[in-house]
Amino acid sequence: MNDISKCPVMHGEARPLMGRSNRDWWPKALNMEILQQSGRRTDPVDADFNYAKSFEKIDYQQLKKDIRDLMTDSKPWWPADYGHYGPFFIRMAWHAAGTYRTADGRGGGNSGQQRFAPLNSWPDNGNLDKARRLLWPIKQKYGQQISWADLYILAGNVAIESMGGPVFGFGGGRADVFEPETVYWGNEDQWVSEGVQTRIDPDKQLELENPLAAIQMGLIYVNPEGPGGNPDPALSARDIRETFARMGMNDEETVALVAGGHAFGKAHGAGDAALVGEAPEGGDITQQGLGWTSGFESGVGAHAITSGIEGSWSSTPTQWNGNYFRLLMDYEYELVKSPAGAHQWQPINQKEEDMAPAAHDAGKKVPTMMTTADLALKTDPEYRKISENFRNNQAALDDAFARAWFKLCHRDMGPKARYVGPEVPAEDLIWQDPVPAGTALSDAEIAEFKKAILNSGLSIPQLVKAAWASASTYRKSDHRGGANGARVRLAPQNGWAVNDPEELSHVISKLEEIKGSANISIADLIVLGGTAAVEAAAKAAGMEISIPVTTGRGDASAEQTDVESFEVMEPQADGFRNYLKSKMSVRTEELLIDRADLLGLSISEMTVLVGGLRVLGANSGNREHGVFTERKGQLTNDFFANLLSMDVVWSAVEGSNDEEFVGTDRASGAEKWKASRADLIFGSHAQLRAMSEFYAENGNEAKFVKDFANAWAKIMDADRFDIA
Ligand code: HEB
Repeated sequence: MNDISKCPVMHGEARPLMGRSNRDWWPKALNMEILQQSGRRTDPVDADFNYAKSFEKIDYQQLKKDIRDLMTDSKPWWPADYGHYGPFFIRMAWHAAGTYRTADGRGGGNSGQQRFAPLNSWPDNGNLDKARRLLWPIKQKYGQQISWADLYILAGNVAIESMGGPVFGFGGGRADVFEPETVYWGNEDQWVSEGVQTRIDPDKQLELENPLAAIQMGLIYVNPEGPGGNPDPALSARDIRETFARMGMNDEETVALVAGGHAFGKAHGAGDAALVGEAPEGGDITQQGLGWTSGFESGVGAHAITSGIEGSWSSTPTQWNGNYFRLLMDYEYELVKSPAGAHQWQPINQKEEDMAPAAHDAGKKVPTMMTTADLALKTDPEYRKISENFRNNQAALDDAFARAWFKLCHRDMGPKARYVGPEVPAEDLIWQDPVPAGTALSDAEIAEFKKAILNSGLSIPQLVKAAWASASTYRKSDHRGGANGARVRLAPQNGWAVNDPEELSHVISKLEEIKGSANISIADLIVLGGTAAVEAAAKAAGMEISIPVTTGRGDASAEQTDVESFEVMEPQADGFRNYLKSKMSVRTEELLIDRADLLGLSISEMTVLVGGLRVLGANSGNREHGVFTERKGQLTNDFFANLLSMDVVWSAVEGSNDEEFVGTDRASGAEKWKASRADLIFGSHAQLRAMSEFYAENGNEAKFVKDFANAWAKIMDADRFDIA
């Protein structure tokens, strides 16, 4: 159960797909929606601008030098701790990347979202507005050659390097967007700082809802003070394990990341947190987009308040070495309170040489500290084994941290083909879902294979279904999935109920026969088959069309496929195939919208695809629902025409939980059609009804076929970054 909600059954009210919006949180913030109506663009960048190409022209070494120089150029408006902004930039990069979650691939650092609400104002992102602002002169200097998204991550990398830490590489290519993305971050109406309930609580039978990966609203992962503020390291370990797993991190990666990160920098809790002002989104106009202005003494430097915890983890907070683990493992700790009143842990009888310099007074020594979450790495038995190894084996820590950091920062970018720049590592990594290169076919070969497939005895629905099953795993959130690699023929995808495994395996073995010893991938054959079937279905409806296909896909092997990481991608619902595993706490029609969004579709593209796939017979389990046609297998607009007919009356099937409906003839009462919510919504929702009307109108039959073909081709090629 790994989709929108772990909870298959509805308890009371359905929860809204996207939870609370920015307007709910900050009602007074200027609402820009009015200018985003009617498809008006929010993005000032030219449509033909290619960010990746632009990035390739950058003077990369000079850029890195500029970032390095900036790190030790302390500004009086936000003085650098220890004279070095490096740790601050690492936290910024980690919080940019760390919102990523595997279940829907959303979040992460790949589009520069940290500059928009809600992330710019999450309590856990406190004072990172200053880190981003410090980088503005560099962003301005390089302009469109570097995106904010890339700059956040690169600044983190350069910071690690500049303090002697190990780095595995850097791939650029994260293009910025210019508006806040709509992402489900949770349903609570209070922030973590307002005492909202923690999301994992066995006593209350609370489990972390999918796709969420944080333990409270407004946190990147866990509460540093322990679950709900309870300073219990063992319980903190439970929360860390669950939330980091939601990002695809195992125990070793988790320990390496937390410890590696906290080798650097300090926490800020110099005084009373009540003196800290509004977050940026609710901030005063004179603050110019900055927030958290503090009235505690100078408000900056030695007086800064962020998390409320105070102190550094290591005695050498701007140098990479083994001091974090040495201090963690070799000292006993006692629970104390920071000047801001936060729970934290202090080494008992700390030797003076193990203390840290004060951040703004190098001559003064102060005790180091650990958070409850850090102590989890020592308390939890599994984490402890790993920590002991890292304590005694610096080379193991170096390698594990470098790799885990690289994964953290690149996981949301999709295939390696999307990385650009001189520091892209040569090594292939399993979480990149590697696919071997394929060979593009000539037009003559394409025509021949299409003919062979259509003559193979495979039906139009079978071919359409296999191609959809293969290509529609793509999600634009983290650019994973898609037809390239033909992973649909491998575990776990070949066993997913939505894919009708038996039928699918029949199609694939036929395609393998057709392939014989020819130099063509099964991945290409699956797409060719589906596309040939759509063309044949259009022809049967009296319309000659030719859908462009881009060949050259490769076939991934089982060894190149991390089964566990693909399991989370199993659709719990797919409105395009009229599939619903079991009723969810989000309405079925919202799950359709969610999938359409992950596929990068517009409303009209979603509409033509649903209408077309129904009449082609593409339903999972070959259900009859929504197949509003007497001529299944022909690409007609019958779905829309019949749905909109006033001759049919709809009613819910008893016991179906409002998931199944019958349409009966208004005059005779005879049963005519069956439907799901994902069908009827196209007649009941005013905007979708307007789309349905458009495609049902006389004169738009060819327009429907053309739009379907374009949307189909878009899905088939959605993951072709290898040729872009
Ligand atoms: Fe961290 C800082 C918590 C993970 C890196 N952190 C920090 C703080 C806190 C934390 C509370 C303080 C803030 C202020 O300023 O006040 N973390 C935490 C937690 C976790 C973490 C709870 C989970 C477990 N980190 C992490 C990671 C990383 C990091 C993973 C990377 C890799 N951090 C960091 C840094 C810092 C921090 C670098 C420092 C910053 C400065 O200095 O500014």
